Order: sequence, then structure tokens, then C-alpha cells
Amino acid sequence: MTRVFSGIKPTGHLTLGNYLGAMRRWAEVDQHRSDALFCIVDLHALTVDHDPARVRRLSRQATTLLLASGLEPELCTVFLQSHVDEHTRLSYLLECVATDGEMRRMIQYKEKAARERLRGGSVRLSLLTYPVLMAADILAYGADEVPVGDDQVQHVELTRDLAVRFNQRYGHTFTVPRATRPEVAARVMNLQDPTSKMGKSDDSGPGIVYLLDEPDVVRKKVMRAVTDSGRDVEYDREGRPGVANLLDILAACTGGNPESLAAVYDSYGALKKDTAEAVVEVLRPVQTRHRELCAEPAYVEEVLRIGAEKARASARPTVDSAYRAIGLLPPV
Ligand code: AQP
Repeated sequence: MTRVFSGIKPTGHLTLGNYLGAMRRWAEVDQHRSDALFCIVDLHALTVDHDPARVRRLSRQATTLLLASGLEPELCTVFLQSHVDEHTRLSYLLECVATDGEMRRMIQYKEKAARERLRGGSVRLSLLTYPVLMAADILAYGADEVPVGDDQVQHVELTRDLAVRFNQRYGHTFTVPRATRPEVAARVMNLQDPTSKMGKSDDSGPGIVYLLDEPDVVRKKVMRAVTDSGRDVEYDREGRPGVANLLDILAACTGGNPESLAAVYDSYGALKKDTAEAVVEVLRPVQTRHRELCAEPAYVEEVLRIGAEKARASARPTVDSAYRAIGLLPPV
């Protein structure tokens, strides 16, 4: 059976981008057709300036939202990265295979390091090495597929390179995984700046639809989305990124196709109105289930406990064989 692994960082409140680009597909498709593991990658949240209490809060919230979005612990494994030591054990070995130049070429590193410097902060070494930990997250489980949005594809490519290099140098140890992208909404853009990704750790609140935004807040944000001075509704990602982003969101929420939807509208106002309502409808069941799960914290804790046990048992043999292959003696 195909093994699928993917993760989500508790660095902010989860967004419509996380949902349409990743979470929805995990729940609707991946958990049903594969042996799937979904991880709240809390160690990655420590790579930038963070408040410990907030990370704890966001980790619980991300778990609850993953379950609310439809992940079923009977069908897949849901767990916290920091509960399974194999991730950091393997990460060190992969650091011995990766190069400094590879890390510095990562687009997310460049963008996030620049953001940290702009805020007057220093750049943590873990921000530079984070793609290696991500590679360990994936390789520890022998994942065949990694369903991600566009922004993570480069990191999955790096994971493939590290797996191939390790296998060539030390003998076959890792499955070489591949990234899979959603057909629509692989990159949901910020509503106020449609040339940047809708990212949960951005500060620009009005441009980001959060999964727990009230319907009226969603409507307001979508109605105020930046478009352009034109009038015709056309799907042109380069020339009219704001309108294209709305069409992508509408298509992802209604199951349509952005190009054909463009032909249906003769004004930006009507497009925005329908997009807002489509988003409200997509988020409604997630929000309802999230409220129910908030009343069951013991259930959520139990999901994480069982998930960590299953994940540990699954990762340990691969990580142990990587330790042996690279030249380390087993403990006596
Ligand atoms: N805007 C997006 N459009 C489509 N997919 C997206 N994803 C994230 N944003 C979009 C996908 O959601 C999954 C989980 O994301 P993550 O938490 O690992 O990464 P992130 O959202 O990129 O989070 P950061 O780095 O903490 O903060 P921001 O969001 O500010 O960059 C991934 O599959 C991702 O592709």
C-alpha cells in the first residue's frame, strides 16, 4: 500500500491556503487510499522567534482542526513530531549528507531569514537546517508520496536528493518520495497582496482567511480583496493575479475550473460575492466539528498518544538501519 506523509507547522492560525492546498485532500483522498501519517511538526515552529505558550496552544488547535477537517484516527495516524524522537535522530545523519550550499539555496530560508532580519531579529541556525529535519520527517516513514502545496515542493525535491545520495553512499536505506500537488489551489495567494502566498505566519490579517474566521469576517476579507482597475473577469495569473486568485479559490471550493468560471462573471463584485459564500460554506462543517471537538480535549489527547505510538513503531526500524548503514555501532 502506498505510504503517504505530510505535516503542518503550528506557527500561526491555520488558513484557507493550508486547507485547500493540503488538509482537505488529506481527509478526502489520502487517508482513504493509502497508509497515511499526518504530523503537527511542532519542532519546525521553533525555527523562528516563538512564544512557548503560543506554540503549545497552536499545536493543540492544529490537531483539533485536522480532526475537524475530516482526518479519522481509525484510517490514518495523527501525531506530534516532538513525541517521536526518530525525527531528530535521523535529522543529524541527514545533516552529514546535506551540504551548506543546498540549505542556503532554499527559497523559504531566504524569504524567512529576510523577514527575521527585517524585524530586527537574528536568524536561527535551525531555520537554515529545517529542510533537513523535514527530510527526516518524510524518510523515517518510508513515504512514497508527500501531498503538499507549491511552497513545499522544493523541500521535497531536496528530500529526494538526500535519500538518493544516502542510498548511493551507504546502501539502500530510504524510499525516494515524490511530492504530489492539488489540481487547484496549490498556491492560494494573500487577498491583499496576490503576488504573495497566503501564509499563516504573515502579519497582514485582512489578506488571510483563517479557518476559524466567523462567516462575516470571511465575507469582509473576500469582498475587500485587491483586484485591479479592469472590469472583465479573466483568468490570467501573471497579468491579473488578484482576480485569478479569487477564481482559484472559487474553483477549489465549488469543484469547478477557474477558466470556465471566469466566463460566468461580468463583474468583480459578483465574483467576490460568490467566492465569499463558497468559502463560508466550505468552512462551516469544519468550524462546527471544531467546536464539538473543543469540548472533548481528552479524546484529542488520546488521538495524539496512540498516533505517537504508531509513528514510533513505524519509524524506528528505518532509522535504526540508517544508523547502522552510516557506520555507527548498535548499542550493546
Ligand atoms: N497559501 C497556500 N496555498 C496552498 N497550500 C498551502 N500550504 C500552506 N500555505 C498554502 C500548504 O499547507 C501545508 C502545511 O503548511 P505548513 O504549515 O508546513 O507551511 P506553511 O503554511 O508554508 O507555514 P509557515 O512556513 O509556518 O508559515 P507561512 O504559511 O507563513 O509560510 C503544506 O503542504 C503547504 O504547502
